[in-house]
Amino acid sequence: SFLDNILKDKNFRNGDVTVNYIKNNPHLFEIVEPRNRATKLVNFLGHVTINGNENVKQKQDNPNFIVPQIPSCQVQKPHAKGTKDLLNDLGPEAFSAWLKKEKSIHYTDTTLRDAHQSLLATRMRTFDMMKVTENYALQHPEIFSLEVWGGATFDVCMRFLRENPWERLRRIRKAAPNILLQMLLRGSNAVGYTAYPDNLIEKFVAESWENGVDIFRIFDSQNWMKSIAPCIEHVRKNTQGIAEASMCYTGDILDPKRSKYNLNYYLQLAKDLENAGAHILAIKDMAGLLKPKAAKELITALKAEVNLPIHLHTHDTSSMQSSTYLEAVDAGVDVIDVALGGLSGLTSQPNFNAFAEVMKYHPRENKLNLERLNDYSIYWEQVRTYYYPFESGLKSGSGEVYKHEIPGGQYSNLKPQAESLGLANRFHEITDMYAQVNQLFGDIIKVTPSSKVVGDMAQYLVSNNLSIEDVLEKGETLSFPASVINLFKGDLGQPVGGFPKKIQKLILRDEKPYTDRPNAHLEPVNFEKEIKEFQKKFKDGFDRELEMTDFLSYKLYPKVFEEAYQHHLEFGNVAEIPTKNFFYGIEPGEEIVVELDRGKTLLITLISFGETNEEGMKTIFFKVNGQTRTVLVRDES
Ligand code: 3PY
Ligand code: ZN
Repeated sequence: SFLDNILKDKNFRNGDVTVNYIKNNPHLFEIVEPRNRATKLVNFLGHVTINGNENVKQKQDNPNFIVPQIPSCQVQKPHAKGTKDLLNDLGPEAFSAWLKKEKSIHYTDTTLRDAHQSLLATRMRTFDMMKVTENYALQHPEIFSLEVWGGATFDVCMRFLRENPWERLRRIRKAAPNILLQMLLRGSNAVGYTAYPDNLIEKFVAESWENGVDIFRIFDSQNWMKSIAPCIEHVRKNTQGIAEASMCYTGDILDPKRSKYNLNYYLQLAKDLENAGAHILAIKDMAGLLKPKAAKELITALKAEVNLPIHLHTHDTSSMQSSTYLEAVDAGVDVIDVALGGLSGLTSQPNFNAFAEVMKYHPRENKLNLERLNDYSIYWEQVRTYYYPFESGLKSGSGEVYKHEIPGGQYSNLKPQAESLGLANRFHEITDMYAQVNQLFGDIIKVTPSSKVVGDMAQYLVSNNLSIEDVLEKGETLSFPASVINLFKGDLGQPVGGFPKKIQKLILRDEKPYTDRPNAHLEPVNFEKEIKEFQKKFKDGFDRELEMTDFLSYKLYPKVFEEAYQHHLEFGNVAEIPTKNFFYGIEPGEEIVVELDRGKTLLITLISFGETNEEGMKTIFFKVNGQTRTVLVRDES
C-alpha cells in the first residue's frame, strides 16, 4: 500500500523528509502487487513456450529428462564447523599457516563454477544449486572450499540466465555458512574481458567479500605481476579473506626444448607472488597440461622454496589428470580442485567421488562421507539432462590438448562457435591453427581473455582460408579481429618476454603500443555521482532500491545489465522458474509450482492456446492459483 511504500522509502527512513517529500517522490504511489509479478512470470512462460528460449538453439523432440533426486539429509542445523569458521577464528595469515601444516589432502569442489562453465557453457541456474547446497554443506563440513563465483559465471548469470549474480552468491553463502566460498578473479580484468579502473576493481573485491566470497583466486592472463599484485592488495586491504595468487601453467617443464616456461620461471613467479602478500599459492593448469612427473617436480621445488600452502587446479581434457593429482599429493600439495562425478571429467575437473575413494587408506586420506558424496554426484548427473543444449558433444579425452593447449573452459565453447561460423567439420583445423597462432604470437599464456584472442585469430584464419604464411606475407592487407589488435597494443598487459616485434608491427601498423598497466589509462569511477544517476536511470525495473552491487554489475557489463533490466521489466524475476520450464516452456496440462519470495507460491497450469490474431499475437490460457489468466504473446515462431 501507499503507507508501506512510505515506510520502506529510503529518504523517509533517513529522515530526509521535506515539505515537498510526497511531490518529489511520485514512486510512492506505485503499488507493486503480486498479481503483477504473477502476470510477468506467466508472460515469460508463454513466450518461451511459443517462441523458445533464446539460449536454446536446437530443441530435441523427446529429450531424456530425469527428475533430479534431492539427497535426503538427517543432519540437524546448525552446520558443523568447517573452514569458514576456522578462517573467522584465525584470520587469513594464521589460517594459511594452519593449512600448510595439515597432513590430510584438502578438496575444493568446483561443481558450482568451473565444472559447469567447462561442460555446460556456464548455464547452470541458481535454482538447481539451491536445491542441494544447504544439505551438501550440512553433510560435508570437511570440504575445504566451494568454488561458486567469478570467471564467466558473472556475465552468463545476467546475459543468458537473467539472474542477479550477487543474489546467487548471497544465497549460497546462507546455505553454506560453514565452508569457505571461493571465486575466480581475472586480475585487472575482474570478471570481464577487458581492463577496468582500479577503484572499480577494489570496490568489486570489497563487495564480493561483503556478499560471501572468502577466497579470491587471482590470476592474470599473462602471469603479469603488475596485474596480480594490485588485486592481492585489494583483498588484503578491504577484506579478512584470503588472497590466493595464481600462476597459470603452460608449456611443459619436462621438455628441455621449451625453455620459456621452465621450472625456474615458475619458481621465480611463485616467490614474486609470495612477496606480494599472497596467503595461498595456486597452480592454475587451465588447459590440463601439467603431467604427473612435472607436477612432482614443480610441487617438490615449490615446497622447498616457497612458504605458502599450494592449491592445484587442473582440467581433465586429456583424461590423465587424476594421475597428476596422485603425484601432487605425494609431493605435498595442500589442496586440489575436483568436481562432483556427474559434472566432472573431460574439460571439467577430475572426479571428486572417485578420487576421494582412491585416497582411502592413503596416509593423506581426508575422511569424507563417500556414500553421501555419491548421492550428490547422482543429483548433478540427473540435473545435467535438462542442460543438453549446452553439452559440447565431446565424447572422450584428447591427447591433442598437449599440442593446442586450449583451456578446458574454451575448448567446449569453441565447438559451438565453430558451428555458428559454418565450420563444424573443420573443428580440428581450428584447434590446429590455434597452436600455430600461439607460436606466431610468441608462445603466450592462453587463458581468459588471451585465449579468446588466440581463438578469434584461429577462427578468422580458418574461415578465410588463410595460413600463417599468408599473415607473414600479406599481413598489411588483412583486417585482423579487433581483439588481436587490442592484445598487441597492450590492453591485456605484457606477455612474458614481450611481444614479437615484427608481428606486433604487422598487426598494429601505425597504432602505438604501450607497456604500462592498461588500468592506468582509465578514468577512476566517481561512485558518489554515478551511482545516483544509475539509481535514477534504472529505478523502475526491480521491486527494490538499487544497491552498490547492482551498480557494479552495470559498470562491469553496461549493455548486458541494460538488457537484463529490460528483461526484468517485462518478465520479472525468472530465477525461480523450474529449469525445464525456463528453457523449454510448459506443456498443456502441466502443473508447476513457482515460489515467489517470502514463501508465496504460484501454482501454474497451461490450459490451452488460442488463435494468433492479425497483429501476430497469440492468446494463451493459464490457470494461476485456481484463477484463469489470459496472456497475449507475440508469436515469433
Ligand atoms: C575464467 O577466467 O573464467 C577461467 O575459468 C579461466 O580458466
Ligand atoms: Zn579452470
